[in-house]
Amino acid sequence: SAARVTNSPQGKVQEFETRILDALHHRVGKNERAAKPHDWYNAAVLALRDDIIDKWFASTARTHEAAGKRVYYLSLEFLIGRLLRDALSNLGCNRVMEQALERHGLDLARLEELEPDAALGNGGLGRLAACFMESLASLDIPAFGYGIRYINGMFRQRIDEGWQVELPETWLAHGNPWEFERRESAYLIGFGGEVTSDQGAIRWAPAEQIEATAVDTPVVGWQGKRVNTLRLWTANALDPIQLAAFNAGDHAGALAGQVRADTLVRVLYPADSTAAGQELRLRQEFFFSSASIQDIVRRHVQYHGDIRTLPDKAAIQLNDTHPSVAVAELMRLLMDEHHLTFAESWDITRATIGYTNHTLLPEALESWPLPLFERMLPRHMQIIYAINANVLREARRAGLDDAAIAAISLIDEHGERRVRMANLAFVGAHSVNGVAALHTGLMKETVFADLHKLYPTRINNKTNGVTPRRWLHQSNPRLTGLVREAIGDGFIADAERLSDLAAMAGDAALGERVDEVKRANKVDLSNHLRELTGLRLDPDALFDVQIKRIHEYKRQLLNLIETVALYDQIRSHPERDWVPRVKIFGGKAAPTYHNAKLIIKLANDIARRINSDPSVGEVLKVVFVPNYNVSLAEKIIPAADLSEQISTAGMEASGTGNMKFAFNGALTIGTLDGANIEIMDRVGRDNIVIFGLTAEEVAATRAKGYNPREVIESSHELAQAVKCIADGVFSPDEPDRYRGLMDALMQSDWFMVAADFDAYAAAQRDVDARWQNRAGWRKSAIMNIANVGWFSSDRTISEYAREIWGVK
Ligand code: DL6
Repeated sequence: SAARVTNSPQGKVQEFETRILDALHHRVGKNERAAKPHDWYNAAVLALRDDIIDKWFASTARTHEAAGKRVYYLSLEFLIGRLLRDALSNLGCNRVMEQALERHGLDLARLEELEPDAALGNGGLGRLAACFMESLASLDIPAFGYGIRYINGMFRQRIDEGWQVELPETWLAHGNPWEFERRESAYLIGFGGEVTSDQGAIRWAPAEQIEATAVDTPVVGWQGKRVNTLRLWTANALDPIQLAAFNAGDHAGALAGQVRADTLVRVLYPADSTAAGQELRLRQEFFFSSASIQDIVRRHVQYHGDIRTLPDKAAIQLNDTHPSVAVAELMRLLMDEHHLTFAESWDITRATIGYTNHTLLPEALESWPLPLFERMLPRHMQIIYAINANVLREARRAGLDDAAIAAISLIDEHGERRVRMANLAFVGAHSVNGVAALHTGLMKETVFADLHKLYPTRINNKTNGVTPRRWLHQSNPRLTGLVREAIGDGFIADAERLSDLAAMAGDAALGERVDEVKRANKVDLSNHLRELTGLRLDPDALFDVQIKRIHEYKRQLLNLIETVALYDQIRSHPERDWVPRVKIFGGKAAPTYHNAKLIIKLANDIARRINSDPSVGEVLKVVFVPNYNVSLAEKIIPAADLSEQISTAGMEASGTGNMKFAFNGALTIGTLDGANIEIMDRVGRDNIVIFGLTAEEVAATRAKGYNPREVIESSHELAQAVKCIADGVFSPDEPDRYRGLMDALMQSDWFMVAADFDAYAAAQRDVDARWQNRAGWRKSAIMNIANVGWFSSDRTISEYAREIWGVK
């Protein structure tokens, strides 16, 4: 049993040492001789978890006492990464755990590396949800995150001969000591069947039912102030085995129900910027939305009695359109089970729900074929028709014309009829927010222009943020230590205090120390990358990093073509004083996204050629880091000098990587897109390298007929680089490999790579010049750190709390 709690540091170490051993023996079931590293990892987590559970109970008790409002964040993705370091550091137990493990002859850092990444998300949207969960707990706001407990999260990326190969990620292979299955919190989720009406009472009799069971993970806030719950749903068949069939010898058929249930929670759809068209995806969306809404309604009735007070006690936020069907599900429960009228239910639904949009890409806007929707969710389809009739009546009354009414309708009537999930979320919410100022403005002008006319106060902006605990304090302890020495440690809880550094930005001694920290981080990263790729990197070179999903709009291709042009220049002018650079790329491509996978291959082909060319030596190296994930980001970002944020203006809703790099003292080279603009406003034009067309210019260039071939032919450097790639200089084994990619650039170039190339290349030479002025670079790095505190997700969450949710 656990030793007596003492408050002295040594007492705490002793207590942990005993608890770890106790957990190893009695909960893992191993002794020291038999224990493998994973067993020790599990024992360490279990030892720490006891403290977390106590705080979890206390947090829930406080919430009940206060009887206040709770936030429910519905998200199909939570990209949480590892939890041990996060929990240790937020509880201030790092040192204690380290020493306790040392007494068992173990190294905490190595155990931390054994934890698999919980990669239940694709990229920005899922990672934002994880940062939000941490900030909610740190700000002491009672909240639940609701999502799916995918058995296989984001795929593992292997690079074979330069090509991406997708492998299943088995993050649960060694069990998961962070989670608690709550068998008692289970709900029936129906699909298909029929709707009947008996004297006005509507009854939906689904053809199929699956049980959703809650699996809870505690989310620890800064200093353990609050522990909230991430509730992920898993699926079970009502009849896991049909014994008669089994006994008759049909073993597979007897288990078919459970297989069908498992399929629902088996995989995360690995596409972030295209709408998944599969029926399974809609089943997943309804499964988790329905379970979450049933749970919220059940809790409300249990603690507050009257369902009509739901908006006073619950704020439901829809993370993108994936949980949009929650609007119809809440309406169904209010009308069919709580017997409220349509009007009452509609008022309650809208007062409770908020919706966040994360993309303007038309291909990512979800819509479902109407026959599929109607077959799978017949009652919800009726409700959506009723909502639509209501909204379109309002639109007519407001004097909107036919074109506007067609655009507002929840049903897309062009071609195959489809249910528009973004319109459903928009009309069913009292607040619709974008994630950066530019993005919110564009929402009003483009995708939601007509809905905005009808509901002119609904759209609002909440610029994204990232948690400074994970992205500075935990991932960059050296910089944290230095900042703490300079301004104290208030910045960890209140990142805007980083601004105290601004007055010291010109201090040469501080600049040198920031440089030393960066160099040490670069040495660490170089060692890690050497293990991963075999490549030796020079930590004195400029580390230039583009890590994010591979997508044409994010323009890894622009960076690669510029790399080729630079390579050419270095070979043509070896006498020049070139700034040594390491170009680091990392990211996954959606498995069906052909061009994105080809871009990964190109990055690897370019890397192989350049890295083996003695004529560029140490001046230029290119690395593609395989299997980019949250844990790798935590190693790469603190070691970056330059942050590549070079999307076509108007296409990146916000970006959050841009914020993480700036917190860690990297300078941004970027377009006026997403939150880059707000970063520029805060760090100052002198401390960021901005280039390229603005969103307006992109739209105007497209409108007036853009001819990329002309642009390419008029730029010598660009023409050369494109020709080299097209002619197979980097793919001698298959000379035409990139011909199609380069032809498309010549012919259409939707993402304006050619249009921005010269400006980008010039900006890169500006980066070189800045780098050579060491004092100037260091000052800019400090000005970045000092001025990005506003991009803490604490600030973002405070704005949601105040302006959308109405919680304190
Ligand atoms: O808001 C989080 C994140 C933004 O920072 C990125 O700019 C944006 O691309 C991303 N959106 C998605 C789109 N998913 N869908 N649908 O991941 O959201």
